[in-house]
This record gives sequence, C-alpha cells and structure tokens, in this order.
Amino acid sequence: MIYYSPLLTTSTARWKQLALSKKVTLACVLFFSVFLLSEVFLERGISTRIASHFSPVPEKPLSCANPFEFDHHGPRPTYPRKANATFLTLARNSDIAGVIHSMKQVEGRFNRDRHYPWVFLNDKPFSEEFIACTTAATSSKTYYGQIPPEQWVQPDFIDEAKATMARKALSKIRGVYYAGEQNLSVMTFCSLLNMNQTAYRNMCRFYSGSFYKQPLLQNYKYYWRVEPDINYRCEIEYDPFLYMEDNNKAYGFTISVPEQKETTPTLWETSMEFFNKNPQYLHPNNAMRFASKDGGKTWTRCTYWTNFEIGDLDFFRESEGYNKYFEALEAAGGFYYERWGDAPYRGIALSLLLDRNRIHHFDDFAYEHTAWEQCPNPSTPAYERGRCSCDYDQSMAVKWERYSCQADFDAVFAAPGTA
Ligand SMILES: Nc1nc2c(ncn2[C@@H]2O[C@H](COP(=O)(O)OP(=O)(O)O)[C@@H](O)[C@H]2O)c(=O)[nH]1
Ligand SMILES: [Mg+2]
Repeated sequence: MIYYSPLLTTSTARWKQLALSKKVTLACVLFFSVFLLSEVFLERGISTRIASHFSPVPEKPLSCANPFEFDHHGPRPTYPRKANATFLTLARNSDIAGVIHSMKQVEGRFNRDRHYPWVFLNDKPFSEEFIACTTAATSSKTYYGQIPPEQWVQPDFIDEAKATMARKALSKIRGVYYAGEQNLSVMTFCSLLNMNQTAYRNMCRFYSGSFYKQPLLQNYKYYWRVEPDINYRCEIEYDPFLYMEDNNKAYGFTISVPEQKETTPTLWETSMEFFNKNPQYLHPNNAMRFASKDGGKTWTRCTYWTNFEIGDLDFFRESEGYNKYFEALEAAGGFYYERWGDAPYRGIALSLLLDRNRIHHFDDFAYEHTAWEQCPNPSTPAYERGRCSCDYDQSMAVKWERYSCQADFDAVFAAPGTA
C-alpha cells in the first residue's frame, strides 16, 4: 500500500515541510559540528559528559602533597654518585590520580633521597592541575613535553577503511584487549572520526619508535618508565640506574609474558623479512632463542612487559638496526592494521639487535601493574633487604608459570655467550 502524507498534498505544505527539514538538517549539522569539535579540542568532550551523566563517577579529591607515605625502617643506603637519568611518564590529563599514585610509590621507595627528575609526555597540552600536582609530588625537577602530531597520530598513508575493518574484526574476538571498536559502540560519531580507538595504537607506535626522540630526553642517558597505577612492594635499596651503568646494561625489565596471537598475526614474518634482508644488524651474541626456538621459523611470542622498563637511551638513539627495523614495521602498517604493541616490538628488536648480556632481569624488584606482578623469592636476600610486602606465589612467573616467559629468559640468558 502506498501512503501519501497529507503534508504533501499542497505545494505550500510541501514548501513548509522542506523548510522544516532544512532547519532540522541545519540543527543536526550544527549539533554534530560542536560535538566533533569538542571531541577534537577538549579532552573530556561531550560524549564523556553524556556518559558521565548516565553513570556519574564521583570526583575523587586529589592528594597532591605528602608523597612520602612509606615508613623507612633502618638506615637508607648511601650512593657513590648519580647517573644521568630520568623517570619517564606518558600520560593523559585524566590519568592524574594514577600518576600521583605511581609517583608516591617511586618517590617513597627510592627517589626521595636520589632526586632523579621526571619527564612527563602527552599528546595534548598538560593541564595546570596535572602540572601542579605532579610538581608537588616530588622534590625533584619536573619537565613537561607535548609530542608532535607526526610522532603520535596515525600516519596519512594508513588506509583508514582497512584499519577500521581490522579493528572491527579484532574486537569480535573475545579476550583481546584494546582491540578497537568495542569501547565505542555507543559513540558512533567518534568511531566515524576514527577517534579514541586508535589512541592505544598511537601509544604503542610512539613507545616503539619515537619516545627516545623527544627533545626533553636528549640530555639523558637512562630512562625509567613509570605508568599510572603501579605499585612497588619492596624498598629499592640500591640505584638501578647505577646498576645499569656499572654493568653496561642497555635494557632492564621485571616481567616477561607472551603476546597474544590475535594482535600480531604477521609481526614475526614481517620482522624476519627485515632481518633476512639486513642480517648485518643481528648481534653475534643475540638472544634469538628467546624470540624463536627454531632458528627464526616460528616466534615464541615472548616479550618484555614494557610498562616497567629501564633503558639506555643511547642505544635507542644510536642503533641503526633498531631505527631501520621500526621504519620497516611502520611501512608495513601493522601498528594500525593489526595491533602491534611496543612490548612485542621491543621483545624482538632487543633480542636480535643487542648483546644478550646487556639485557637485565630486575628479579629483586616487587612490581605490580593491573593484575600482574613480580615479587622476589623470600629465600633471596632481596626480599629481606627490601622489607617486601608482596606474595611470591602471586608472581607472574610462579602463579602463571606456564604462561610466563621467565623460565625461557633464564635459560637463554644463562647459556654461555660469546661476550
Ligand atoms: N597522552 C596519552 N597517553 C596515553 C594515551 N593512551 C595511553 N596513554 C599512556 O600510555 C601508557 C600505557 O597505556 P595503558 O592504558 O596503561 O596501557 P596498558 O598498560 O597496556 O593497559 C600509560 O602511561 C597511559 O597513561 C593517550 O591517548 N594519550
Ligand atoms: Mg598501563
């Protein structure tokens, strides 16, 4: 049956309807322009406000002062000298509470009498509140930098239609974190604009190939990465920067886990293509066996869990292999067409490019982030020395032994090397 609207029966009515629909269209265009502009220019745009209206999150008062919340029993260590080093925190303004939490941990457990500076990086300008609180949370100097867009946003050569399809496909697989679209099912307009769901990918790409290029890091040799909401559950009774320096270490980690298959279907073959073409970059005493047990055919998926890391910036800046390898992966587009992370990237790069003796496992650190942690073995002096308050049995390498890559690391790195 054909239905004729009475409004269409006269030309005046038709005109009125047209005018009305024009107004509605204009109002819609205006509304969505404001919406989109707010998403682009304000960190907490309209969508966040609408969402918070429906599920209001009570504002927690920030605790900016009194960072030294740990009791230190016994004498503090004395140190021969300081290293040329800094803490490094990438964060959004909205991460402030988690950042202050982490700073209290680091300051209280270690830095309150070492005074290493903090470098904070963000893809947007830091808010006054962020700067005021983080400055108050340490007695050291703090520096704030904004990442240039070309080192942060998705490059122009990425085919967005292909990237969107990939994100959709990944988000249909259960158990894949930061797959892409699921967080935004209600934010259709954001997803049209390709916003937020690529932020995690931007972050992974940034921590793979750009963080060490930031001007604020140029004068430092070592960085110690600190993420929001981490915990150190032992005192840090020595200076890990000096440990790195005195032992010629280029990279230190606490937890080693395998990367998910779904996020990296072609990472290994793309990497092998690069290293087969450029074998000159392979270090003769590398840790290939940590990455592959069959001479490169298949990947163990083992990575260093990069949210804790202490590294030698000179290595990242100066290693031609590290930088060329990043360029090759960037050109392949897998940071966006798949969800290549900085942990698998770093895991492969360091295992193949570095002398394996330059990679160090900080097994005496009690480190925890999200649900995963490392706690030193209570039968080791580290546990008592650090007056630890963690449970060794909850350690990734103990509780999730089959899943952890720690035993692989220990085996590979205990094997006799050439260096
Ligand atoms: N400035 C900024 N920092 C981000 C963004 N996304 C993640 N980060 C930071 O990158 C780090 C890793 O992100 P996180 O969400 O903790 O990833 P996860 O540890 O893998 O779950 C943290 O320090 C975050 O604060 C972003 O869009 N902008
Ligand atoms: Mg994190």
